[in-house]
Amino acid sequence: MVSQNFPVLKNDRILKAAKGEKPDKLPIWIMRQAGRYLPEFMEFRKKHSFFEICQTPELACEVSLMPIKRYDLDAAIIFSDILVIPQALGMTVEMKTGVGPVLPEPLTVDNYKNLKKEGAVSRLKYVGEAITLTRHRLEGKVPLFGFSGAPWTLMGYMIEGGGSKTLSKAKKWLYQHPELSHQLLQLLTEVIIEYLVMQIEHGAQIVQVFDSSAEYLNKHLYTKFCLPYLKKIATGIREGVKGLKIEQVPLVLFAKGAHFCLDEQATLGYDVLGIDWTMKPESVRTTLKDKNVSVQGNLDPCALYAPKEELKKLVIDMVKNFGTDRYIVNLGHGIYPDAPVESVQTFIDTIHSIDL
Ligand code: 1CP
Repeated sequence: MVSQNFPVLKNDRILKAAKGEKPDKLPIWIMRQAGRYLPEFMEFRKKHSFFEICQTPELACEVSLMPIKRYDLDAAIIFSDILVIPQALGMTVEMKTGVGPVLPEPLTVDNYKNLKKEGAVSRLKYVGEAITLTRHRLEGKVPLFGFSGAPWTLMGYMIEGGGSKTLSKAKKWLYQHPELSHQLLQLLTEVIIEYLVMQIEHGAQIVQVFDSSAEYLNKHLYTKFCLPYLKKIATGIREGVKGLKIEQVPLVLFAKGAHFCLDEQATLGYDVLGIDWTMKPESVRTTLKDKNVSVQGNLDPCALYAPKEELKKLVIDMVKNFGTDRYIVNLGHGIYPDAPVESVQTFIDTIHSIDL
């Protein structure tokens, strides 16, 4: 155990909302808050490559703190990317400006055996170190999120070699090579569990699993190839944390576009379900009634382009429709690079102006 004597936490709104307790104000954070819409991040990126930032704890820490310095957010998230796992498994990942991630030698049925699972999480130790440093530098101001991609989302990038409009190459595996797909998803599941437990051991106070590519599957495929692994991840993290004799942390699942199985998501062992921007808050609450989970979301990231008064109205309406119980405010997907920084301020101020 890495014992670190972290500063006392002063703002536990998110942790309370995740556990079903009542915070003093609605908590808010923003997916991809430490990224490209921030002018200070773009300045920083001129001096450092993407993976240099990820792999250098001092730099990752500095970027993680940027949105916290600028805004009154209720959580920080460690600066990293979901694709550090394929990288740690031995795949080349390049971050191309304006394009996104590129894996020049995608996974194939023939090169599958070259994946290096052994030692993968120890090759990600820099993430743990960045988390520990950031926990200290946050001085207890807000809790720190750790995160990982979900098995299916990682499988998608590994096989497609980058972003894709259809994920047809990865889906082809599901139909033509179901056994090998299960092997790959199981391998990723084991690495993700060990990776998230390592993040918690190093100081992450809440962790989120991003299944950003859930929307490419239907209920049948998601039930067969995703839900069992997501459940194993939640159970595996709890067991791993218990084994280390440290405190359990809330677990968040964001399965973007998986409307077809919101009720099943509530049975997997996560404390919070991320809701994407296409979902109707009232229907979400009806589906999740008595399921003992909190919800997170789901303002359309494009609502940040609206004029100030319109944005305020959209935010207030969203809160009315979700209700304030067991609720963490966020966008319904990551913030876009051209989101106006003033709109983020309006979003946060509007939420914090609401009396509970
Ligand atoms: O504050 C933060 O959230 C920053 C940390 C962070 C996170 C949580 C980054 C930095 N990436 C992620 C998660 C991530 N990465 C996801 C899940 C969330 C989501 O669905 O948006 C996904 C799908 C990725 C993959 C990825 N990395 C993309 C998407 C590509 C596509 O297919 O559309 C992109 C553009 C990246 C690069 C990236 N990651 C992070 C940043 C700041 C950037 C921009 C790269 C740069 O600075 O040049």
